[in-house]
Amino acid sequence: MHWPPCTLGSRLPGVLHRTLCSIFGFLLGVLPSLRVQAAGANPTLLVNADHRTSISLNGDWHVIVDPYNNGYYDFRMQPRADGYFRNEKPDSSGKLVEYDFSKSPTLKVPGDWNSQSDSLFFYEGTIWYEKDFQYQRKPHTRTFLHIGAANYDSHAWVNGKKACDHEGGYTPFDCEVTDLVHEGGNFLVIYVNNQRTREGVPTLNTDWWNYGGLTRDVSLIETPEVFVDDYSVQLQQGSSSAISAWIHVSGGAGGVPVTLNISELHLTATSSTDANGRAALELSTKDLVRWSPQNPKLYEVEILAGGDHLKDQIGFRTIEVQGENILLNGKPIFLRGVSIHAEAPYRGGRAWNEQDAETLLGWAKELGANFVRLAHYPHDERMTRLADRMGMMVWSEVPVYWMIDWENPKTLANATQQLRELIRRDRNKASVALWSVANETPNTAARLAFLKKLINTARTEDPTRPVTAALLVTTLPDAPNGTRTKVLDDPLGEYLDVLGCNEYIGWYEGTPELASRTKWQSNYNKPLIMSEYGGDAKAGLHGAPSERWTEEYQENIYRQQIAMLKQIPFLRGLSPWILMDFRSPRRDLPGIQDYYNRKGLISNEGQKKKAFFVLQEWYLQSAVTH
Ligand code: GCB
Repeated sequence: MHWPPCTLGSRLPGVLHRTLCSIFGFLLGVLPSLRVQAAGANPTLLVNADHRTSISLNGDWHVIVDPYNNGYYDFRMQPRADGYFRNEKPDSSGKLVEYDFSKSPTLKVPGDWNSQSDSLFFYEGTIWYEKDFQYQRKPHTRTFLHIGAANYDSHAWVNGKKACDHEGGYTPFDCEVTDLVHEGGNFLVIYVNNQRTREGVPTLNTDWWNYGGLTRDVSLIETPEVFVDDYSVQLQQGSSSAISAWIHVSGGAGGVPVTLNISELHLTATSSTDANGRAALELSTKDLVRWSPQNPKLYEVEILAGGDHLKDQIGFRTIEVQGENILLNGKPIFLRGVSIHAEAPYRGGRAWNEQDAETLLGWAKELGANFVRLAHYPHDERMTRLADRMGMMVWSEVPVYWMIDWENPKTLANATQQLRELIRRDRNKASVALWSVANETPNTAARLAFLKKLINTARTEDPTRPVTAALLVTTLPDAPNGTRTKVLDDPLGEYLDVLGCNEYIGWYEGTPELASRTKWQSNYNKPLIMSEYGGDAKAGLHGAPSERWTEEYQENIYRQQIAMLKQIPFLRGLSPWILMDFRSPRRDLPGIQDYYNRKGLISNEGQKKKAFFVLQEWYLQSAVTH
């Protein structure tokens, strides 16, 4: 029997589980959203945070599991006047005494809560985190609380005072806490809630696990009073030698000197900030070695401004679209890729560490890939850093997935913020080749209006990279000779630079052999990336190529697809679904899926399936010709 993936541990005995689920489901329906109630400081984002001096707050945090949001609302469902569970110890005056972080259990940070405790496996709700830390205040220094990701809605207090609020589960944010931290002992409380909502991004339904919690690094970052909070250092479009940069200095409006230095190239440029705290600089050299998958050359770039001294590792390359071609450094490139979820290999749960990144991108490399689609949301920054070093091109995506509340301005604002945060974090990564704004969204006027705005945001924030989205296609009725035609006709295509397309011939659509009589047409003179195709196989399950769930069936899909894909004249890349099996609450076939989407070329335990080798053979061959 299957239990619905409800918000309480479904490993409870059946009757108890169902009763709790229905009570809890009712309460969820009546709970007003904290998001509406809590308005706090708008968090900023420190670019290149991973190269700054920081004090790690990773480790064991005390937690209170709070399914009824008791720490936030009183019994009349009013926000508590006497404070939330924001204090390390209950108030000595007797307010809110029914909690005590110091006596509560702990969870590891970073880490989703679902994979750390059986009772939290299906949990969707609130957990309060608490951490004590020592701090030495330094003069002329600003202090930021850096949260790599908190899924989904989070609120932070330092020493009982509000630091910031953030919505969106996959992007980093920084709250300034300079005036909240003090000398000696301090404590930090973070509320994290991962309930899915209709107006959220993503919304109610996804095909991946809604891992909750502080899923990435948490640290304190110290900067000078006037410091560099954002910059772009990139090769000029169409050039092989000219680097254009702008640098933004926080607290540095008007006349702050800025220096940009690439010592390996003997290049230095100086300028000073304008009234908006921004300085533009140009550098040029004939000696520049451009970044590419074959030679992922990175240069150490130094930025000096207002007492701040930042270093970054940056690769220089151009990426453009010309007709049906994608040009890397001015030359057509074919993107031999694979899609990846941020699922941790072997141990399960949300991927976040260096080892996870090395395993996932290492497998992609072994497959012969020069490209990965990091689906369906921003992955840990370690992935794009490593992709930079390995020479792996990246499709980077925000979780505008399936259905979204297209007419809701708050939803648009939220998606826009997530996209901005992603671009801000990764715009100086040579590996990132494409911004993707949506996956399999319906063809409606409201969705078109929403996504046009998001595309504009992507272009404004970063005019240097093509914008894409994974679309669905129309299949025309069979021709008399049996040929079927699929047409890329989604009106969104007009606004994109590169078309993405997801298709599942052989899995959701007919048998694998159907691919052999399928032809492709496009209404647009643009490059196409087949951003998904594939089918499920349970690693180690063998049978006839016609038998679903076997490795042979999946292998057959790949063979048939490859033959079809080779015939598409405007195809410029692929990211089949998917590198590794990943957890999904929608996939509950016992003995086969067991809450895993099994379309991986590799199992979650690292076992390569037969299809891996079929794709590898093609990729390694075409690596020679491309
Ligand atoms: C899709 C979705 C992806 C799913 C996949 C599947 O089209 O984009 O998120 O996981 O299909 O396996 O059904």
